[in-house]
Amino acid sequence: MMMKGKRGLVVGVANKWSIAWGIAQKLRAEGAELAYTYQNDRLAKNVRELTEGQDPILIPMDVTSDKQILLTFELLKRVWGHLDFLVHAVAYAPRAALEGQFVATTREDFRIAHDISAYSLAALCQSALPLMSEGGSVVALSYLGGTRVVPNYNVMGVAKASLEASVRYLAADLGPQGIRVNAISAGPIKTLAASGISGFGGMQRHHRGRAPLRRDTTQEEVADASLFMLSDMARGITGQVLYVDGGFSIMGD
Ligand code: 0WE
Repeated sequence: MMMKGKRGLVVGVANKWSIAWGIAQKLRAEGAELAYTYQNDRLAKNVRELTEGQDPILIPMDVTSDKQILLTFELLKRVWGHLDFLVHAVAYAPRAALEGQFVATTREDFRIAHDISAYSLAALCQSALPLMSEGGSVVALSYLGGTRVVPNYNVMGVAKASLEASVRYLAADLGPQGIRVNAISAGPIKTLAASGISGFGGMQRHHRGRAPLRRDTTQEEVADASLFMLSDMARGITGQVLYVDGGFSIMGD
């Protein structure tokens, strides 16, 4: 029971394929108490059904809204008074920006991708800070496209670079309060976000063929690494990006 007595907020559950959902299940199995946010009414039903019978805290929160972020942490303060961890598993870029060349990215698509996929981490940490009075741990999800050029990942790669840099600056800021901030860089997993991408199947095949472990990265592998990062087992680790990709990123061919 690695997470017994710990309370955390999970941001980014859309359906059962969500990486955030995989992480949430592991956290619960280790005794954590969870609150979940959902982006909008359309996804509320999914999150309600997934968490049925767990009496979790469910909060509507679109990360582009300062107001909704404020209300989320006000509610957590009222109900729990305290927070131990935060899972950030949210990313978005307008579809048109994820095909063709990065050089064609519009100002608005760049802004949206960075607002949702990178700034939201700083915004959530900012609001979580007063609740993490006894220290805490934050995990964000990243991808190799943040450090290497992956065809079509485009502005999402630039936003993931910003997310990973944000992890380092946040780790430096919050370390003195005992709050750790890390990222997990996952291999390609078929989530709702990924299902909208043409050629995703081919990317997974490429990954399987090249990764030292010769298989797809799974939701469960990412969840186990996230659990580690959120637990006291990782108490000496902050500001890092941990690759959970079957070793794909070490290859030079
Ligand atoms: O971070 C991601 C997915 C992020 C994502 C996906 C979509 C699809 C639908 C963000 N925004 C949108 N917007 C949409 O309209 N991944 C790591 C998965 C992913 O996405 C890719 C990939 C991989 C891998 C996009 C292009 C190329 C590779």
